[in-house]
Amino acid sequence: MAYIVVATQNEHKVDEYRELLKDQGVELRSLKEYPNFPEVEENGKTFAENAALKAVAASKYCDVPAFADDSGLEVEALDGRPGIYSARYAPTSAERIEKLLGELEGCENRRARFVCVIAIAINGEVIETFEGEVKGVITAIPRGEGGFGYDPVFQPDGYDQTFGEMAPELKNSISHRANAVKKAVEFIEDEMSVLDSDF
Ligand code: ITT
Repeated sequence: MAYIVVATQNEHKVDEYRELLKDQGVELRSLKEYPNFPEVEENGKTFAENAALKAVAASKYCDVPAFADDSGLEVEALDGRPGIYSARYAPTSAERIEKLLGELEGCENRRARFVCVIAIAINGEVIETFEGEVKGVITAIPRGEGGFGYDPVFQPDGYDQTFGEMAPELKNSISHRANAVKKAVEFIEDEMSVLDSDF
């Protein structure tokens, strides 16, 4: 079976990718199998640049095909912040949510989108990048214990629940990550036999 490393230190992302790729006939390896993989400095200016940095580093270090995502929340009233700085906006998820709700206090425009850019790399070269998004609003207060990060304050358009309240299967069918994966899978099915070769 073909295999690929998902280059993330975020266990929640690993869980979501396991679910998203379960029917794809690909064996997903996590960085747990490469405990000495060095931290990658995310000094890119875009989601795509940062995703590429992580995927390239892992494909070199692990010597197998790798992919990574860089993702985040863009809030309209904050001119797209926190964006690529979503993980660095505050030290913990709870503090990030508190800071976000503080910045949006009294603000009528609650529009936001989650963005996910996946980069696939082989032998230290980026093969392609894929962007997915999901649009919605930032709620007044956090709701739900599920998911991770900003999920309790993000309510996708067309739904009454936040990502934090949703069953994981539902989040995984409509999320920014799901939409980026769909594009990546289509690309691999159409263009690439390279992942089937023996690495
Ligand atoms: P890796 O770089 O190791 O993958 P990370 O968590 O630092 O792990 P990012 O740099 O891509 O990943 O930062 C993404 C941040 O954006 C993440 O920490 C969350 O705060 C937020 N985020 C991304 N996707 C999310 C999702 O599906 N639900 C909630 N928050 C999300």
